[in-house]
Amino acid sequence: MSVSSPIQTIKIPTSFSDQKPGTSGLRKSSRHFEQTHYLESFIEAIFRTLPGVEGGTLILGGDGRYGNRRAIDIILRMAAAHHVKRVITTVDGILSTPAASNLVRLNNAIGAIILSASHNSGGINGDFGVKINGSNGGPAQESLTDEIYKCTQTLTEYSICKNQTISLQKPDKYVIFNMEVTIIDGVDDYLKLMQKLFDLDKISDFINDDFHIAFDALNAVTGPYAKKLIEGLLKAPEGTVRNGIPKEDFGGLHPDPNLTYANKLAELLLDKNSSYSFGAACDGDGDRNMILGRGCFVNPSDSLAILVANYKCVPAYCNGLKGVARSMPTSSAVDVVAKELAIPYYETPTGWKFFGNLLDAGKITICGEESFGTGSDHVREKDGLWAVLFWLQILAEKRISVAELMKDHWLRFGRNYYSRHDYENIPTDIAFSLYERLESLSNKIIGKNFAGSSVKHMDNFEYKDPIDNSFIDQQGIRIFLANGSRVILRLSGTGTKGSTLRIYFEDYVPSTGDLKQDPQWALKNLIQGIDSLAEISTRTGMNRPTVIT
Ligand code: G16
Repeated sequence: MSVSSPIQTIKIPTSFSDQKPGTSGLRKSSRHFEQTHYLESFIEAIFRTLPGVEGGTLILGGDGRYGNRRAIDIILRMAAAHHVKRVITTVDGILSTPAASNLVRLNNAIGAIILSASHNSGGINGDFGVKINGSNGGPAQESLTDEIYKCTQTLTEYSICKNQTISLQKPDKYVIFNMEVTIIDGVDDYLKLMQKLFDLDKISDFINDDFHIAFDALNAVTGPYAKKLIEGLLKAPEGTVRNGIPKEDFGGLHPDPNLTYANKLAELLLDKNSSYSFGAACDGDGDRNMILGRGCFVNPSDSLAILVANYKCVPAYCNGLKGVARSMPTSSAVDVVAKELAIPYYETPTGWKFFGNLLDAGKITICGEESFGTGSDHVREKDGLWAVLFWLQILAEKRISVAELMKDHWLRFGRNYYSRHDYENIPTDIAFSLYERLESLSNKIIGKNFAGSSVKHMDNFEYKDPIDNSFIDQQGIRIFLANGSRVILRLSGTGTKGSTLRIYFEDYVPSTGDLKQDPQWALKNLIQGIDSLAEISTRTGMNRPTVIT
């Protein structure tokens, strides 16, 4: 089918001042995105800024949330007006973030536009978002998002082709103006990649030999991927994938795979007599993962360390790792492993984009974050189902339970007790004044008693990229104690309501120490100490965090 469509120029009466991308693209409430010209303004800025738009190939898709279909329609028409040569999009617009990253790399595309607010809730009363990925398949670098923001501030008009209905119901080809639109199944290429990385037959034999697994897609994007992968290729029984059909409002679930929001799966697994041996969940756009064993939760920082320690179990990595990286607030459990394996390790600011240069330069193979993100150089995004397969491959190889694997790990490397406390929806002025006050205390508290020890060093994290020397500061307040433990405070870059304060606690206990404590107990001095130092409950009026991980 071929229909030509003339380009229209639409005036924007007043430019938008609030389109600064956060940790991961532009994220606002769905209603905010529905303001006249709002989405169009941001997309225009992307098309004016992203290198290679004219004549380039673009990947487009999303996690199926409310607003996706409308956005795909608008972006296709705007892409045609900006002379993009080809857009590859997917059946029903369903495309996970790691699968989008893979498609960018496979098709030599200029980048991807991914419609998702990630782990935030969806629906008309939830959130919507636009993520921008570059030609390496990874989240756009800070310099590009800064330029996009700058562009939105002075925009007076945008270009778009006239209405044209494009059905996304099946693989197909269309033409809009001079642009080709290819609709593919968004799952297939991703599965081919997983088949290259893992020994799926071995995993299949293992899980079908009395090792019951449950996967919760939380009614978000990973449903169709997990169905084909886990119930198809791995031959797990039907029903293994729960909430497997993407819904516009995620069926009322909050697609954030943590113990609070994925509580049904957590209840199923955390029971010591559970009939399930392994459980996992992914977030809205499929890049985050939570891993559970019977009676145990795997902290994401431990998960990263365990994957690295057991890389030899996985065909794609068994020949060795070039290096590893973690975001600053992630526990240093992976550093302990890297030191022992004698491989380089790096610490970056929060945000997957900061791993991009290290991955592209071949300095690291595996990286991860405390925010339930792990990935490798197979794409340039964190990858939820990849992490699930990595875990299953290790368990299949070692034929042990999740709890045994963790216990063995701590016995070998010691345990980094770790927890993150989130205080959500704090009035922004209160959150900022709390944060700024704490920062101003910096020089005054060095050497002072804190949490049963004393403050050795305090700063706000700065980072100079070792590849391109780009520099960024103000990435989180760090308090290091004389006894080796640390507390970090950050304001989230992904929330849409008020401000979210994240506090990260860490204390290392060597393998000869007490490895069996509850983390909240092990970290109680730090938890009490920061509450009184930063006046958290007094200033926020909240006497407990919204989410504890
Ligand atoms: C995004 C980034 C992650 C980062 C997280 C931090 O996650 O992709 O790399 O760790 O934000 O979130 P916050 O600033 O709220 O702590 P996602 O999954 O939302 O794209």
